[in-house]
Amino acid sequence: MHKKPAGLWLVALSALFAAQVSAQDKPKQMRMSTTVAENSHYGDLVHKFADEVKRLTNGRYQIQGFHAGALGGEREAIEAVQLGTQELTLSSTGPVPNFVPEARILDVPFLFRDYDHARKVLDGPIGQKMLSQFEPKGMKALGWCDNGFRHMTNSRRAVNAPADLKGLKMRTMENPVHIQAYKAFGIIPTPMSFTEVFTALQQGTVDGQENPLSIIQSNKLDQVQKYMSLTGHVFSPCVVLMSMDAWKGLSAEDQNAFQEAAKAGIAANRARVDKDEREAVAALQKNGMQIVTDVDKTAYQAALADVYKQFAKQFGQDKLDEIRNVQ
Ligand code: EAX
Repeated sequence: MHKKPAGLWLVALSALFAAQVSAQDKPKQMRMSTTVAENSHYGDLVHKFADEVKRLTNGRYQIQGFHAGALGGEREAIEAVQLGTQELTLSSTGPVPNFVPEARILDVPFLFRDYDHARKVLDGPIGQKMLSQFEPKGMKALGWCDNGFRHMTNSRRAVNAPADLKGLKMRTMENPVHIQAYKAFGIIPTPMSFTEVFTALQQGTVDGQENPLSIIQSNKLDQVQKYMSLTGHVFSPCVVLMSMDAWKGLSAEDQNAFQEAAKAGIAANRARVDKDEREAVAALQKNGMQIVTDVDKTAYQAALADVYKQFAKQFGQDKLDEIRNVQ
């Protein structure tokens, strides 16, 4: 048999070794999607999370952020994470009840007093137990974050009292609790993915929508909405979700790294929400939005009296009180 010169074997072996080293050195890419503009409280979470994952895993993993619905709406993203065709997403609890019904209680209007109360509930035993309920559904929930307190906007008229909402065609999230509640205001609810909202408002398909200041400002909804009332009628959590397959593919050390990175991302998200809460109203007024700032929230709560009775039956008054009583 014709012998290959030793040098050739050496070249082949070193090429194989180099290929293995480079394969080991090449970071594993993971995709993380949101439906919100990159310069936002969601984008800040994704950026911080990505930086921390790279730092804490020594570059073994790289998070690619896909913002503003580039990979579709929140419901589709959660389905993709559940199937494992996408590794991560950052979603509001809007579509979550379709996957984890136990989380529906978080969407009850006027359940949370303020940001401090909401964060205490979500970071405490009630919220942490709820995170574990994503796991049987094929997802690892890395933590709760803030979407924010939601306010009503529309293009038709100022809303000074609940009665002014009557007859408005309002886009809602695909969330059964919101739809049930908003009907009590006399709103005509039109559920749709957030990715369709700007166009629907621009074309007048719907008169209005409701979202936190951070969303309204970062997605420039003031360009298609003239009126806003600071109703703060719902606190909208968001949640960092990872496919269980991707999670189980991590070493214990890297799982800790991802958990720490999520914590850092959530801190960045909440810092941006606090900033937006301080600054967005003045900025939106400067852009021409007419904003009712002095809102009688008790009037909106009174308008929901009947639907609260339904919620007490659905969720248990004790469960609602347990959340309300967290100090
Ligand atoms: O998660 O659908 C919504 O209104 C959400 O607040 C938005 O997608 C951010």
